[in-house]
Amino acid sequence: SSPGTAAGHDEEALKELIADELGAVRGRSLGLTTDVLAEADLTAQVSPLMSPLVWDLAHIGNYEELWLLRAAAGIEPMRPEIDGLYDAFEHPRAERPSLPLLPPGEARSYIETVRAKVLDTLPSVRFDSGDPLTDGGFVYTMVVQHEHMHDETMLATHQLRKGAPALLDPPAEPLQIPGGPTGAGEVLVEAGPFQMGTSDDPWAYDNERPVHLVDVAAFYIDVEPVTNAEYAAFIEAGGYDDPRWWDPAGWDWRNSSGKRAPAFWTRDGGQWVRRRFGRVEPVPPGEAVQHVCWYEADAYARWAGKRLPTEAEWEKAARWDPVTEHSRRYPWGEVYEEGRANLGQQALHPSESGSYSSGASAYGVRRLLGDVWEWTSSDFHGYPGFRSFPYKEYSEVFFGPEYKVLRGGSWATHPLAIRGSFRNWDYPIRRQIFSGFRCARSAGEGT
Ligand code: AVJ
Ligand code: FE
Repeated sequence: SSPGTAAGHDEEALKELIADELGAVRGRSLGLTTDVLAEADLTAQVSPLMSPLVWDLAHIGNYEELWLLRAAAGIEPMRPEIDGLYDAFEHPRAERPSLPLLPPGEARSYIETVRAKVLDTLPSVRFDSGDPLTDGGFVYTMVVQHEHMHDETMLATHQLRKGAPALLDPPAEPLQIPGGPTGAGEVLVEAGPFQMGTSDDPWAYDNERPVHLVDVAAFYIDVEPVTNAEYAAFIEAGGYDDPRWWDPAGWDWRNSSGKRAPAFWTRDGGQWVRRRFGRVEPVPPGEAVQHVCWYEADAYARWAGKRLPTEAEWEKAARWDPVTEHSRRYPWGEVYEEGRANLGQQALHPSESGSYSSGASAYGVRRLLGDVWEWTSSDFHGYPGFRSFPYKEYSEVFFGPEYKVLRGGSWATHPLAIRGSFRNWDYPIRRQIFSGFRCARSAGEGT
């Protein structure tokens, strides 16, 4: 299935795609919960940063009930008494384990009942009634993406879990193309306007809209994300001990947290090792560094004589085709193609520099989609002309200086839940997410 072609499908084909993708994402969700973990592991909270997995599971179904049964199909609430439990705004993650949550078996039968009704009502919900919620199938694409986003969140919970590993690396990773030293360095993106955001992508969230021209000064951007080896060099050069490299709030974070390396890294006999989904292994030097917070990314960039790209710079490097003067949906073109990016949980880790060169953008920038979410220097705000849709709590309530924007998705992000215009956001101290970065610098400055 190809999201890039969804807009051209007639309604029946789109409904078929939606039904298939609802089935596929449910398989993914069960593969992260009831298929692989016992009851106690589903109800436990592994970190105050995360929900018990059984909360995510029932929340997925409750969100689907709210949007696809009540809002789209006009069906009466099935279990209105549980809505409050699964409202992310009523209960912060830290307090979710103390709620009277549905136990795993009940959660599973609840989400299965919701799903059966969704598939029953899908044929009769019109995608051309003039209601923006359902026109073009919008609310269905929103729900498919929502479940995939929670699956990525559940992967972060798995990564934080202690105890016996529940997730296994796939025996062969056909899309994991071996990398190698590239000496790829950086490329120049010339000054000039580009189309940021979108007004016509049927899968786009409100915060990606509307399309608008942004004039960007000339800049250089790294061809590849920063690797583990490069990040280790920053550590070994005393990067964590020199306040010159750190944002003042980052230096406070460094002092109060005691952190001196990416999350999950430790020293073992003179080398860096990392814990990944319950196993300890040497840190692979060529892979993109992950589990760093914004403050660490910002400090590394300053140490390297560079800076983080702005959100606009990142998107121009990823989407703008200076020949056709048009922004692409993906770095390589309009249509998603497997093998051009490390997405979709095919591997349980980022790829190495040199991989996925077929996914390069018009400027030759690689691995913009997949591998690691990339921190940008930008705060999360609405674009000029932003209008909240279909609910303020998706993005509008997060606008402001507390959140930094991340771009590009990670190895854990599903292809349907990422595109060049997609925007993610988090606090600058967060690093349990699959976050890394690449560096940039203004043309005519720096080294
Ligand atoms: C877009 C990833 C920041 O997971 O917090 C999930 C997505 N919104 N449920 C999140 C989301 C509602 C959101 N992020
Ligand atoms: Fe949610």
